[in-house]
Amino acid sequence: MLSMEQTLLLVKPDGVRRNLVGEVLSRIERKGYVIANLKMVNVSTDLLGEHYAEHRDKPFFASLVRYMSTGSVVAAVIEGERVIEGVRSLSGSTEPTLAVPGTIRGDLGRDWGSGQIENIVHSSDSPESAEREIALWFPAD
Ligand code: IDP
Ligand code: MG
Repeated sequence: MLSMEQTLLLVKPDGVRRNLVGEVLSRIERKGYVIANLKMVNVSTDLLGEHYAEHRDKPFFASLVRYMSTGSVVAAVIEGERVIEGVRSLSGSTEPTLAVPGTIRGDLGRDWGSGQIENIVHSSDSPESAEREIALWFPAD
């Protein structure tokens, strides 16, 4: 049985600033996934706090929210069979210095020495996260 999924993809402020929106979306499309919804937003710290609720008690939380507030974010709903795993795989691991070449973070990201991990994209990590995050970023849909 087909189990079509949706996931939330964000191009973070560093990705937008570096003009990588097209590059990121192009990789998603070339993989065969469908962009089901798309917008550019200036995000409130309230929304970011909700989005990153699982990290609220981490030492990097304040810095993470600050980084995510440095500019516009592009939010997209991506659709396809096993797309949650697929977009995580395309994104690569969290630290861009170590992310495998061929992935978005591995090809396009690096460490900038700020202490904050800037890694171009976010993608949902489970069906539960995807449902929660899509409702948060696209509430009317
Ligand atoms: P993920 O984005 O690969 O799912 P998470 O562990 O969920 O990684 O962390 C969310 C985001 O928080 C990361 O993408 C990164 O921007 C930032 N982050 C994660 N760990 C650290 C850290 O140790 N220091 C600074 N920022 C971090
Ligand atoms: Mg995560």
